[in-house]
Amino acid sequence: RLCSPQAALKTLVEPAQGGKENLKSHGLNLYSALTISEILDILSKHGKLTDEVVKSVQDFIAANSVTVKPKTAEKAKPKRLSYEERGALAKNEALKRLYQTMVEKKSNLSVAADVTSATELLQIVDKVGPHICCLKTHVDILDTWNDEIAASLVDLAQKHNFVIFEDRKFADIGNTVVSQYSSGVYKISEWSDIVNAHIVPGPGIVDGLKQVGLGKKKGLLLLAEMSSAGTMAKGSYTEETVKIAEENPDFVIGFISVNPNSWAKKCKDGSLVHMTPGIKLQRGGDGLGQQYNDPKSAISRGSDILIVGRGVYRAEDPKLAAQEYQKAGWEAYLSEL
Ligand code: S5P
Repeated sequence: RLCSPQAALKTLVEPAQGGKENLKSHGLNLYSALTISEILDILSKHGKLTDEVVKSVQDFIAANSVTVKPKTAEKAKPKRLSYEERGALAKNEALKRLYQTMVEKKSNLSVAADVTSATELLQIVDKVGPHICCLKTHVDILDTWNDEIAASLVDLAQKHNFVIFEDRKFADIGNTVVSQYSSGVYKISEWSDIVNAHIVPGPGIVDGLKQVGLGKKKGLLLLAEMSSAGTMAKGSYTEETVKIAEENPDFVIGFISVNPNSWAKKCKDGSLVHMTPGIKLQRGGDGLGQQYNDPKSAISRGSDILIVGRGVYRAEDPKLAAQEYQKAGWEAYLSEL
């Protein structure tokens, strides 16, 4: 039925030039009875085409073939840097140590041991210690505090290999935070590796904390976002934390954040860590403004470290719960690489 070679070529050249892929992107599968090369073979075998024409058609197809990417194809997600790679970029000792601990222990879990009894705190920390990269404390909620308790906490950090983050949320002028960080009953700078601060007062708060912490190889997290309902830490406030962090790469190690993928792309320093509170395997709230997200979706939103409080210390078996959160967090991280 292919009486005219020209007509046959005219019909079949179209699909050969990426037409098949083009149709596929619209959900249509094209099945060719014959390919253009087969047609050329047959026609030239029967003397219907000269070698010259065959060659010119082949050249034409080669020159005009295009690979059409399906319109519906998803853009490949950019690869996320591993904790090892982030650690290699880190400019701060405490941050390097944190990433190293995460890799060694295969843990991106930070337990917030918010119990009010110092004795209970030490007991829980000894149980969950093997599963965490970081212990988060609120020293001012404890019933008692002294140098021995501080020393016991540091011993546990060495025994189980984790860093200590005192969640002090400094929020005063530079001169005042110098004393709050180094002095008073708690002497926070002596036993904690990491502290955090609000940027409400402006960059002077970082200068003050840095004066105390930098020489002691400590690190500072800025509260870029909060997990509580109605938080005012959003938009331009959050963006300001990025600016202050990048101005202090020797001391600021990262952020308290909730949805960093939505704003942290503006941050050029790839080493900065994102620690996320408000994490529970069962989503929901606590009736006092806390909003919970599950480990997998927190990690997929750009979080690096999951902060879990009641999900662990209120569990029937805190050790088992910590193990569960460690597994969930690490698997979520691996799936992002
Ligand atoms: O935005 C925040 C910031 C922090 S550091 N939301 C928070 O909940 N936190 C802290 O994380 C909070 O102070 C508490 O220690 C922990 C969350 O505890 P959970 O019991 O709700 O898991």
